[in-house]
Amino acid sequence: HTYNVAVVGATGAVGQKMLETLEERDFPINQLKLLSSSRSAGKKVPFRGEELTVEEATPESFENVQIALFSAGGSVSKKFAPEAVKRGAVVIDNTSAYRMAEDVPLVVPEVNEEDIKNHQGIIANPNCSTIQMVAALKPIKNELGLKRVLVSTYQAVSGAGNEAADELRDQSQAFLNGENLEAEILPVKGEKNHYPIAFNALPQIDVFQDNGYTFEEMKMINETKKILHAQELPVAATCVRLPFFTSHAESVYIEVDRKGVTVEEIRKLMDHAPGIVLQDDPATQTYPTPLDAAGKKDVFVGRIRKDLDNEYGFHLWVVSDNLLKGAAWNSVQIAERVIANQWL
Ligand code: 11C
Repeated sequence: HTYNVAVVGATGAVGQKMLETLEERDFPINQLKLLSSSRSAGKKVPFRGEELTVEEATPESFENVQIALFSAGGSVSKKFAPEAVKRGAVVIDNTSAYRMAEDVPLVVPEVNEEDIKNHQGIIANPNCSTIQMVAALKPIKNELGLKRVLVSTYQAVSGAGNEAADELRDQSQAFLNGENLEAEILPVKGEKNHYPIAFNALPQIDVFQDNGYTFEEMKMINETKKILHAQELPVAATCVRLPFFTSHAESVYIEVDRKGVTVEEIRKLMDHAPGIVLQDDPATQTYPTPLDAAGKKDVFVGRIRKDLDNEYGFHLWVVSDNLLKGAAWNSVQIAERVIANQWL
């Protein structure tokens, strides 16, 4: 069986990876429609050896579409996802528009695939930095219990889109040429102040909320609780943008429930967990790095240590390609699970 698939936002950083992933997975496509806002309409994009033309999305674009992958910003999803659902499509939305809605499952297949079953047409893909963390936390929660989570992130510029990646490239060149750095995009496009990302670190990802946390930090907090079905779990996050292109890295501190847990036990859990690759051996300087994780679909975990002062505390270093497991691959994976389970 094959399906009519629409990709909304096909020319963006995530959309491009969605097309590559659909191609690589040999996704059962009958017809592929590339849709976008008017800005990108008319652009040509290669897919399976052909050139496809991006069309401006309208409600009617979704006639006869069975699976629609959205990654064109929250406002596009708000406008068109209901139109797609009305016409019988299952929407897998990679924006934050519907993630916290009660009737919308928020899914990382390795963690809560079963939640897909109850979808009402829209399935939300979590934020990239959330996905890789919960993938690592799930087996720990299952086997050892989780009492709290504290995370600090080291995030790639591609999370803020192609323009942010271009900005890092331009600023790096300017810096090495001894020229002034022009900042127009980061930390957040459209905000009043912009700061250089090249050779810098910016402790702001997305806009500030009234409580002093950024929206990215609140996404990590709220989405983690929803995906793990753990509303009572204390979670805190500090999200930082760093000057590299791909993959987010995270220093995650956890407290487990069970007494007497060893590092070896957590290593074993990571080693056997689906979608996780253990890279942890101080003796051989083995640990994941963003550059090495880029282009790969797994979540990599290393630097597992027992806290020196808290018998329940452990530290982990979690790295994954933010555009793949963090976005495009997780979305396509959801679509694959929808098909395999006949949850259309
Ligand atoms: C970043 N995590 O790195 C963001 C990008 O809610 O899907 C993903 C935004 C989202 O800037």
